[in-house]
Amino acid sequence: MTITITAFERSPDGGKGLARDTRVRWALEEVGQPYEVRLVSFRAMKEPAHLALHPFGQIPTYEEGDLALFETGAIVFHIAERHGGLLPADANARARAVTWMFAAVNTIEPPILELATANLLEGDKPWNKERLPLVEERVRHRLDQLSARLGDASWLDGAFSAGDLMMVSVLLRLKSSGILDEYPTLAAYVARGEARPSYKRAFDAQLAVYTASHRPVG
Ligand code: GTB
Repeated sequence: MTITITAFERSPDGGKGLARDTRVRWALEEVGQPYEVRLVSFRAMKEPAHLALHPFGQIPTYEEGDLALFETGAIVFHIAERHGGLLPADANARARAVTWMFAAVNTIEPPILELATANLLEGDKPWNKERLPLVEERVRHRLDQLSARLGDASWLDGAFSAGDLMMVSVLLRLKSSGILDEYPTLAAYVARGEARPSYKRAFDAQLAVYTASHRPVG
């Protein structure tokens, strides 16, 4: 059955792979599933056809036959459940990998998003200068804890899993802030994720969309 995901027609991220279709592409590459991409404009995302797939009018979505999903955590979990390679066979190890997926989106991603919002959307607010260090400290607090847990291991719990895929995807958003470099073990962890051939294929695929959409006309 054909898998179709949606992605930004023109991603505002400059082709850096930060939009969330990249993590879905990565998961599909890890399990060797081909997929198609339907590009959507910001306007189309808020129209009924897309809202029927995604109640919040966002990307990515995932369609496979009768099934339509939104939320990258759920999409990556679905891919990992249906295909081998992203979740361990042992039931307890599998449950721990899923726990790391939730930790990525529920515990690590929120302060990182808060920081992105503070930098991108609130830079001109009079209170931003005072608030920014507080937001950064919340990120550092989580990174302190995460790097303590990772220690010198390659991945969070044994072999690479969907938990690592989600965690690396979430941490990638920090790269431009410089904060990740304060944590050499986490920076190396992210680099290990980026070095995976499947990540590179996912990254290149989203970059090709960005490049095509920014090619001068004529
Ligand atoms: N919780 C949802 C999930 O995980 O699937 C969040 C989905 C989401 O935030 N989608 C964003 C979106 O559709 C794109 S990824 N936004 C449009 C809208 O809400 O109208 C977030 C994103 C956007 C831009 C950058 N960037 O420019 O660097 C990075 C990440």
